[in-house]
Amino acid sequence: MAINLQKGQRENINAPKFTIGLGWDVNNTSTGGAFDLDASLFLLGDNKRLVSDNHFIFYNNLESPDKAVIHSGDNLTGDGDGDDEQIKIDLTKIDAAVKEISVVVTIHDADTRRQNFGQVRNSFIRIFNTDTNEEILKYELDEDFSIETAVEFGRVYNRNGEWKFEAVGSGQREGLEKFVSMYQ
Ligand SMILES: [Ca+2]
Ligand SMILES: [Ca+2]
Repeated sequence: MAINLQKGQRENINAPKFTIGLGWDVNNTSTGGAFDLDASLFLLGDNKRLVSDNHFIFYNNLESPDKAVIHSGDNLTGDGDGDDEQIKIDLTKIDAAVKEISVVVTIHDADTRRQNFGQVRNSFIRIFNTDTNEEILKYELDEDFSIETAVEFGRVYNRNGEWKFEAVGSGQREGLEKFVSMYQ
């Protein structure tokens, strides 16, 4: 049985190979045009900065240098139930310098398209065991983000050798560039 987390809650992951699944639906009637959400991961060291520029995983850089983190690629519509984008993580391969992984979802071209998370529904982040497909935890973002264009869904972090997940659910009126400069 998967554990359903509330905002701020933390839980052990207890699987060396796991997959992060992210899902969302877009209210197309209110937006008209194309609406593209993107999941990005920031692999951070003890200093809360990117271990290197190549440790920023997104649609144009789908794999970490150690191949421990692999992004499934860019989903352009969010159509359908289930995961819209997935990231596979293999802790047995991960660079020891990586202590935290921040999972951020942003709206592509939000400013030009005048879009925000108020037009997004059914957002969730879940973690399942890659080998067995067993769902370990899930966090449904039930908050109403009305003006935000970026949301940190969660973070995976190492404490004393143990990997945990925190349900963050923190929205910001920023684009992806702001996160990159913050973590560089
Ligand atoms: Ca996308
Ligand atoms: Ca969807």
